[in-house]
Amino acid sequence: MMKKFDFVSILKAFGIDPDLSNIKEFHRGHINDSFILEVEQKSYFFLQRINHHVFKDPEALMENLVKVYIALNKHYGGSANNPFPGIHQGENNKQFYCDHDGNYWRVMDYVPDSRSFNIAENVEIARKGAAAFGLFQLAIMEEDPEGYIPTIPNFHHLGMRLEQLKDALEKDALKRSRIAQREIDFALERMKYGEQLAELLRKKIIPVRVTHNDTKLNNVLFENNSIKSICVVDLDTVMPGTVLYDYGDMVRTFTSPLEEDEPDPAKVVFREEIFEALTEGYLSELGGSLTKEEKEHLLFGAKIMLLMIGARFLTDFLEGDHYFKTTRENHNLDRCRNQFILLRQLEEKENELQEIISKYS
Ligand code: GN1
Ligand code: MG
Repeated sequence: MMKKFDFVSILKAFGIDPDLSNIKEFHRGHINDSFILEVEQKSYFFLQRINHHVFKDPEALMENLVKVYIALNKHYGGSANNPFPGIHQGENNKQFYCDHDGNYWRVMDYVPDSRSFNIAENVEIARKGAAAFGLFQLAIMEEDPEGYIPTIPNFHHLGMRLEQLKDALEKDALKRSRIAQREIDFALERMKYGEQLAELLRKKIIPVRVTHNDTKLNNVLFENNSIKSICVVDLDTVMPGTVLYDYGDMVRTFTSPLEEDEPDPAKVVFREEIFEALTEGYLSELGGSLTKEEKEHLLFGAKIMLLMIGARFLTDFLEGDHYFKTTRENHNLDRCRNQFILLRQLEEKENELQEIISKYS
């Protein structure tokens, strides 16, 4: 077993015998630490350390998670039919355990015979992946946003994210701005998107709903041997949001033929056929439940998410990579550049893309 954490106490807290367990690190996401836990060579669980520097109130996060699981149970008519991973109880009837070093841990069911994709290799994956997020949204449509705590306050506040970029730029603590000038200019030229989003929310043109808020393609679990989705995962950011964010983050992560951190920007291309497939998949499940205004602003959702995540990567690059996990020099700058290339290409074919959305609305 790995030595970095006190896994013996952690497992005991969840009533699992450490002597009969085997733990393997599982590389997923930029924020939490994940592990596959094998017990007695026959049962598998998903063990995670919640990054409490990012999620500053892990107990509130777990409350949200339990709430959404209950809503899913209701939707599926009981836990036996609910495909989403169950949450295990630890000591004191809590769904988390805080270790001696202040790390928060949780144990969830491991979804067997499943896989995820970093890249939408074909239209079928895009259609089914987006439909899975549409189904998830449908299942939690009746949830009251007031009942969910923002696990990261202002998570998708684009105006604030752009201000944070400006701050990082002003400080330029590591003198990195000179190699990111093009990306900095690109983001600052689009400050107006932040104001437009704020206005849509202020005037209540777009409703606040409980949404997923991290709809990356690799957050969809598919069956191992088919392109059938099982469920969506990574529910840490399920909180008040808008469907613009969820649709936008799908466009961001599905349309590129490359990994999010592809180092060669010349290869990045916005794939229109994938855009169409994901739009069709999402709206086939959810279209009938959205307002006219939501559907009309989906493409704007894609623009703000590409800009926002790109700006967050860029800010982290300027500040010294303390938020997103990195494994090489300029990693966050590469990630940012790819988002902005996609955004530029999207802006160039805005009319065609809008027509595609209208076709499925
Ligand atoms: C982070 O850790 P992961 O991959 O689920 C981030 C998302 C970004 C994403 C970019 C809590 O998600 O907002 O879109 O990286 N999550 C958080 O890949 O910041
Ligand atoms: Mg996530």
